[in-house]
Formats: sequence, C-alpha cells, structure tokens
Amino acid sequence: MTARPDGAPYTTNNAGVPVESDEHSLTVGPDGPILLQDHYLIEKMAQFNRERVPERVVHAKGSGAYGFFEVTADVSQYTKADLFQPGRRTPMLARFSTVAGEQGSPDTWRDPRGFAMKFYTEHGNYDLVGNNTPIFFVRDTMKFQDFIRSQKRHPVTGLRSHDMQWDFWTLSPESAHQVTWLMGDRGIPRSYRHMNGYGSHTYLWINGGGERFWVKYHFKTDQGIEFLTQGEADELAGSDPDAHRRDLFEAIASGNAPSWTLKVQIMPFAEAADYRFNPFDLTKVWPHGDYPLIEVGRMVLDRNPEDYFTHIEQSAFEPSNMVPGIGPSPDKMLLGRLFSYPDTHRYRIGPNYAQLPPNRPHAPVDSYAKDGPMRYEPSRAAMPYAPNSYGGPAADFDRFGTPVSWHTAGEMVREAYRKHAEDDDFGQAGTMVREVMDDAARDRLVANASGHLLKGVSRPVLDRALEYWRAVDRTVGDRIAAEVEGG
Ligand code: HDE
Repeated sequence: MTARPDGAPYTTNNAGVPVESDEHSLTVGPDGPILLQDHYLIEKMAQFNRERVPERVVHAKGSGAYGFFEVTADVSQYTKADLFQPGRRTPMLARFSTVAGEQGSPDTWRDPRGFAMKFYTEHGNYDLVGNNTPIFFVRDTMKFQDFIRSQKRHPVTGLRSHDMQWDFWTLSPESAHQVTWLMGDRGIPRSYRHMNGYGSHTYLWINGGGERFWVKYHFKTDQGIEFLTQGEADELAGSDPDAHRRDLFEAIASGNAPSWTLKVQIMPFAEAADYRFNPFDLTKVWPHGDYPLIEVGRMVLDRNPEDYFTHIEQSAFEPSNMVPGIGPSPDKMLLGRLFSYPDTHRYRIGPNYAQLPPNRPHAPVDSYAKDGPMRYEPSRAAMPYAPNSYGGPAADFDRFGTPVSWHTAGEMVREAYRKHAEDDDFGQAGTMVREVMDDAARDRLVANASGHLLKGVSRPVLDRALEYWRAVDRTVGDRIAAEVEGG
C-alpha cells in the first residue's frame, strides 16, 4: 500500500486492511445508532481491553536495555562457558527493577534493585538474574513468599506497613545483614547506572578438563556508586516517579552508554566444606580477603528497546538458563528459583514465551517443544518424538552429558543448613557497620532506620526491632533506640 502524500502510512486494522476513519464510528445517519458491523471499532475496543499481561508479582517496576558483554581477561582455567572465553563478545539484555512496588510505583523507594541479565550465547541463553546486593533477606526458598508478602500491602487496609516489614524481619534474624544493607546508602541508588550488580548466589563453574570451582559474580559499576538520601528520594518519588527509567533511557539515547566491569570470586571446589562461613548461605558474603576479585570482562548497555512492552515487559529471565560450563550450587534459594521463574513466565506471558523477541535465543533451538497458544516458530524436529529415525534431534551425553553437580547424601529432612565455624545471623551485618561504613554512613544508617521505625511500627514489634539493631551493633542499636524513644 503506497504511503500518504505526507509520507505517513495509511491506517489499517490488525488484518492490514485500510480503514475509513480513526475518528468516527459507523452509524445510521450522522446521529443514528452505531452498527455491530463496525468491525474496526470493535477491534479497537477489544484490543484495548486486552493490552495488559499480569505484572511481575515482584520486581514489577523495571527498565531495561540491550548491549553486549566482552571478555577482557582469561578465566578459561575456571570455566569452559563460551561467553567467558578470551576474545568473546556476546549480545545481551539487562533489566533493572525495584522489588516490592507495583508497576506504577516510584523508582526511588528504599528497596533492593533487580539486576537481571540475559546473554545470547552461541550455546543458548545464559541468564544471570541478580540484584544490586550480594546477599538476601532469607536463606531458604520456603520463606521467600512470606517475606515478599510482609513487604507488600496489608490485606485489610491495602496499605504498605512498616509494622509488617519489621514483624517479619525481627522474627527472621537471618535478615539482619540484608536489612542493614537496605537501611544504608545502598538502599536507594542514585540511578540504575550508579549501582553494582551481583549474582548473589554461589554458582558452579566447570572448566574444559572437568575441574569444578565455586564462583560469585560482582558487576562493578564503571559510573561509580552513588546514592540518594531519604529526603532526595522522597522528593523524587513525588516529582519524578520514573526518575531511574528516564535516566537510563536518556543516557543511552545520548550515547552515554553505562558499563559495568565483571569480577568474580573463585573458591576451589574442595574448600567449601570447611570454609568458615557456609559458602551457599545467601545471607553471607565471602570476605574479599579470603577470595579476591578476579576480572573477567565488561558489560555495556548501548541500545534502548524499540518498544517497552514488547522487549521489557515481555522479557523473561530465568536462573535455570545455564550454559555448558556453568551450574547451580546447593544454595536452597537458587535451587528454588530454578523452578519459580519458568513457572511465573508460563503464567504471565504464556507457554511459548521463549519465542518472544527479547527471549528467543540467538543459538538454534532444536527442542521437541511444539504447539501451544501463540506458537510462532514451528518445531525444527523432523518428528515430534525422540528417539526417531528421521533426523533427530538427538542428545549427546558424551559431549554435553556431564551434569555440573556435587556429591550429596543423607536422610530427607526439613532443617536449617549445618552451621559453619563463623555462621550466625548478625556477625557480617556488624562487620559491615563497623568496618565498611564510615562515620557519615553510620549516621545515615541510624537516621534511615529510626525514621523507618517511627512510621507506624508498634510494640512489641518495635521492642524486638531495637534489640535486633543492638544485635547488629550495640552502639548503632543504642543510637537508633535513642532516636526512636525520643522521636
Ligand atoms: Fe526473584 N523472582 N525470587 N530473586 N527476582 C522473580 O520472576 C523468586 C530472588 C529477581 O527483571 C519472579 O519473572 C524466588 C533473589 C529479579 O524480569 C519470581 C526467590 C534474587 C527478578 C521470583 C527469589 C532475585 C525476580 C517474579 C527465593 C537475586 C526480576 C517475576 C528463592 C539473586 C527479573 C519473575 C526481571 C523476579 C521468584 C529471590 C532476583 C516470582 C522463589 C535471591 C532481578 O519468579
């Protein structure tokens, strides 16, 4: 169909048929009733009513961009993963998000930030779905759903409740490290560009010779860490609730591509069993003095999505997308997530979500999946079953069969992790307060935490919260108590 004289295309309906008007319904005479045969009017209304897909149950408010990951060092002694081989440059997608807020909530609420990455490698998609924090609030996936509900809206008032938040946190002391982090400067990044990203969990790398290593990922922002004070964040929440989305889009649009340097901590496989902390406990970090950072490469985001809904709202990240050379660890949180993400995608955007533009691999897909709603690409399999005599596809155990795993044995139990020498719930939080924060940062921590507690936290929760902070650090705890009691 030729374009209009002004060069704009002619309006069509969804079937590509030119339409007569985008202004007037079809009626009997100009003042008469609207006719059922006005297919275009009905199509416009019906499409409009079906524009929403369920928002993410957590991390609903987010923003993303495309870019690439390039290797700048040689870590092939630790992993055979294709995207981490010297000289490799892999296209990728990243999405940043807050956790508790709904889609329309402010970017600048105090909250961890999602830091999700999808690498379109030559051996399939590798998804590293992290946060801007190396730790988390709980260490067993069984508690995640309850934790999130305590951070969201009260079932009666429909309001968020600091009382619920602190009730959960103080009854789950394993949360102390992450809560201390959250109430500190890292709890409100100045922008998505000015925060680090972490894989958070411990993962498993396996090299070409079959040797295994435990690994933790650190994406260090090349823009520098910058944060907002509570006052700045509160002001922006009102004046520009999409401040972080705007910042990311405009930085990339103006050619100011943000980048992060990937470094990893590597733990020799055999050291996990007796390490002083449980290396799979997601509420703990590995002190860098024990396992220093090793540079791997650089992630650059240099292309905005051409359409937000198509590419960002429909993006589907899953920790279960692991490529040869990378595997899970015994981290109970990670293992739970391996189920949850594909499950939530099937519910939210349908069983064929992997064929949508942001999710489809750049590598060829030769699975036996077929049919189902919105199926776009037909299966490439010669026959819809395996094994078959008509050209496969066929798996190759010798080539890909070594599962990246670890020895395990024991009775079936429902118990906490076995404790390592220095495992406890408050130690690393106290170390962060005393050794990582400076005086000014501690002052802001006291102000943020007491300010948060003074907004609707009632006794006995409040009493438990003051003891919780004293368990983190006696001095800081007493200062918070003084602010709260005197507040
Ligand atoms: Fe998530 N998480 N999560 N999470 N998470 C989701 O999947 C879940 C956890 C993270 O930009 C959901 O697509 C469980 C840790 C990010 O699209 C859901 C547990 C970390 C995103 C889900 C956790 C994350 C999500 C909801 C406890 C950091 C957004 C929507 C075991 C390491 C990804 C969705 C994006 C999203 C489950 C805890 C990061 C419900 C069961 C720990 C960045 O499937």
